[in-house]
Amino acid sequence: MCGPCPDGFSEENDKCVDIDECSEESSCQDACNNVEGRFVCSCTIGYRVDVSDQTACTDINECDEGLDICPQQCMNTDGGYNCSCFHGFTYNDTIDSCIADAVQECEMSSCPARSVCYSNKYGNPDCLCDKGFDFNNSAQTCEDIDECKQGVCTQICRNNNGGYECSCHPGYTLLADRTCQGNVLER
Ligand SMILES: [Ca+2]
Ligand SMILES: [Ca+2]
Repeated sequence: MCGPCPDGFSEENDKCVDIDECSEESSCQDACNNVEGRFVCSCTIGYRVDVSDQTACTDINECDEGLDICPQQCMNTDGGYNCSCFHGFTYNDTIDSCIADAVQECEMSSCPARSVCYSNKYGNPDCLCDKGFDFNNSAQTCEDIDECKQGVCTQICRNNNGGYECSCHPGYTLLADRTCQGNVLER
């Protein structure tokens, strides 16, 4: 004779059978996924399961977490985000780029490599470094930002020129929001 079934299982014909918590009204705000012995909630794109209660879906702030692909400015929205450009640029949504408005003075000014000339809000020609690069005042050049120093990845981070790459330790899978999720053991 065995003791009582562990949590998440019920006894049927002297066997412990997984309870499908998702077959009834689940506590998940969005999708419920039944797994052996328990259930996990998941959310539609743009939301993630709340870390505190594991059931509610909260909006991902793509702008704050750097998950957006905006060339310049990002504005968080519920379930997504919007891109916009600085003054002096116009957004081109077919190539997801901010194109500098034509300014005649820019042709005469010289901007460093990996930057673009544009007309700033005072109407003067100015240089703006490409995304992933920051202006170094003393060297007057655009230099790569080491995003890894800003803790953008949860596990492994590799900086590269103009960007960076996140990866996970063995046994983990990299999710779209750059977090690492422990692999579910197959039974
Ligand atoms: Ca959002
Ligand atoms: Ca970089």
